Amino acid sequence: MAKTVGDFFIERLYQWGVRRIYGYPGDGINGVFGALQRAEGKIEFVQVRHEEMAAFMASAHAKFTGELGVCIATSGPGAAHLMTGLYDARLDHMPVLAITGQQARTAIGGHYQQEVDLQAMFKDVAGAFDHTATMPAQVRHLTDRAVRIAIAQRRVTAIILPNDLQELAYEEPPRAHGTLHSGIGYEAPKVVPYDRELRQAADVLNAGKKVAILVGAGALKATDEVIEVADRLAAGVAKALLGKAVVPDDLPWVTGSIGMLGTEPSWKMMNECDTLLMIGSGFPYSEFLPKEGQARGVQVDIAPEMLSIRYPMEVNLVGDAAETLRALLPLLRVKGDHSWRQEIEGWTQKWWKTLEERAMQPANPINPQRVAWELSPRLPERAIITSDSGSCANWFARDLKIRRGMMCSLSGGLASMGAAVPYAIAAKFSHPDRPVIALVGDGAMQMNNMAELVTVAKYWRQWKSPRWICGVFNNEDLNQVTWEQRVMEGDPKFNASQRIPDVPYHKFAELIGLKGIFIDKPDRIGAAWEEALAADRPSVIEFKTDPEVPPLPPHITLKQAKAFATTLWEGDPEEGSVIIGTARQVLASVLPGKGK
Ligand SMILES: Cc1ncc(C[n+]2csc(CCOP(=O)(O)OP(=O)(O)O)c2C)c(N)n1
Ligand SMILES: [Mg+2]
Repeated sequence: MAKTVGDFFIERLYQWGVRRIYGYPGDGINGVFGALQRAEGKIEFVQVRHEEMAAFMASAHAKFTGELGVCIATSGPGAAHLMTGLYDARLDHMPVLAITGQQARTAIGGHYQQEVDLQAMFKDVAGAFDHTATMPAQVRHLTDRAVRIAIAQRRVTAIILPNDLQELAYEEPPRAHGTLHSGIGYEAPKVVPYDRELRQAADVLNAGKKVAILVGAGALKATDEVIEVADRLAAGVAKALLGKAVVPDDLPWVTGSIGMLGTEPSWKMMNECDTLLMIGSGFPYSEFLPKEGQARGVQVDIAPEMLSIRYPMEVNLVGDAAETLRALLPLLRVKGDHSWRQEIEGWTQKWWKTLEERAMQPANPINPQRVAWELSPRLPERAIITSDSGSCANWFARDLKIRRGMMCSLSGGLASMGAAVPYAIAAKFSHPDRPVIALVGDGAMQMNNMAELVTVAKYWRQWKSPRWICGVFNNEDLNQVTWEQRVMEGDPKFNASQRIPDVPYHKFAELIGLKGIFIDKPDRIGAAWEEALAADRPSVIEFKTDPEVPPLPPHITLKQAKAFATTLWEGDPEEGSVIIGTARQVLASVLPGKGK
């Protein structure tokens, strides 16, 4: 059989180094699936339950491997399903290629079945490169450009292949006017600022007496360099959510997360520093950074468009985090005065104690903070942890102590529900020997993570280690939003929108051949994690958690605290001793003396 366009396309992706594609079939893309089959395992195909999950997996694949993530779907409905996962990659700057089918070229424009203007649909999310092939000889450069642009610019790109085209005989572009003769290959350059800018940055950092460092995902490969810079500057380090694994939490001057899901020492450090060094972070909330004018700023980012958009920086360095910090280090003077750092260490030490106390507070029946708290000391070496969006992201951000060599991620910029299980599946395909743990709310389970457990059931036997765990926080509530409504709006809980059905997640796991564990006793939490980590198959641990433990910022403002307090009097369906008890706990930290 002559080589089809589909065969050529798959072969070209293989030459680019693609070894795995996540997706779902359909008649719009059958010509490419046929080619995948004929390629006899050169590229592994991972079948998901829903195309959105394939896009989340492609995004997570990029996050956990540094490689291009690839997802594939049919025309119309399949392509449309990809969108949220692609936006997840887009907002977190991940290189992802989306491949979709399309109706036959002869039908396009005919209001044909499953005909959607896919190029228009992808225009925003895959704006860096979004094209429909119309001729066999065009597919070579479309593939080369889509892959190179995705990797080089860390963007989402899309190739749309009409189904009739996929089956045509492939033709190389003729040597003629109006043809392209593209090639494969890309190596990332070393990106370091000029000496003059490095000296300017060093001058600012050397002059500072109270330096605060904020790291994000861009610094994930710069752990040693961040530690060395922080030591030299006697600084503390706060971590944006996606940068959680940049530096381990056992360092006494690592203040942990920042922002709505942040910690008190991060908040204090940002409010009291005189110098801010931000490395590889697009952390969105300026109100958690120093007040304008309070601190002199230096920022390092590989993407120029990310510079000085959250805080007006004095020195803006375009560069790779590790390379730039290495170049900066010889210019940084060792600070003799360690009093600022000691102050940060004091706050941090106290904060870990506060977190422990909060986690150990009795609740009805389980305090969700304790679920994360008890996991930390039991995390195996090199574990990969994912979190969904919901209140568990607070406990993931604050309570979970990450050690060196671990990885973790979640849907950061998009903060989409439904990412934790597909992320954890992609983590396992990328690193089959590593233990993987997903933390997921019950709403997010019901939305789509539950169905994706079927994918785990389908594939786990081929993973080198079966250690794959989904920890579910069953609180029968869309709790993060319930608290946002209470605290930000001053509204009582709206049962119609917030309450969700009780579903036996652990039983569902057992039904499909996984291990199921149900926990409603706080003193069984640690043992449950241990049991799942020792199991001979993937597990779902269902924790029956209390929705009345507030996942609030550590330092809600007086205005928010007042709004929150009013909900206690104004007909919240949960009003009563439990809510007032937990409210006291939080208000006590915001309004010293007033919450008691
Ligand atoms: C796709 C999507 N829809 C809605 C939201 C808004 N949202 C954020 S957290 C949340 C509640 C999540 O509930 P659940 O998964 O049960 O976790 P919980 O907060 O109860 O722990 C909602 C609705 C979102 N982030 N993503
Ligand atoms: Mg919930």
